[in-house]
Amino acid sequence: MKAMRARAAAVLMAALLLGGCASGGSSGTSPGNASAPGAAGDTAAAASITIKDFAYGAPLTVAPGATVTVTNMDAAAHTVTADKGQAFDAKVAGHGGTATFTAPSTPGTYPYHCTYHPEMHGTLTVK
Ligand SMILES: [Cu+2]
Repeated sequence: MKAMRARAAAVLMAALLLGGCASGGSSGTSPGNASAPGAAGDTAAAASITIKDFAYGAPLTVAPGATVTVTNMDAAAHTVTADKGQAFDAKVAGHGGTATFTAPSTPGTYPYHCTYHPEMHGTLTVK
């Protein structure tokens, strides 16, 4: 009898715990939904260039006027400088330094280079 009572209590406890988990899960859904727009914003702000081993990585396409974040994983400082005109020119310190610049508002293809290391080239496409 005592054993059965204990088992019933255990089942009750389990049911309560499950109920608690379920309600906790559903209440956790609301903050999840609230953070969804933030995640979308992260995607929109994903215009970034990571410099590593004296290379800019894959060509980047951004929207006109987008903010581009540059991260420099090299020890040496680099720049992201438009080849023509003064479309953009960002200096980035080494060792994980970051900088941002505003992409041109005119659609087109903008080759760029590093003023410190002229052999470094990249391409930014605005459209
Ligand atoms: Cu450089």
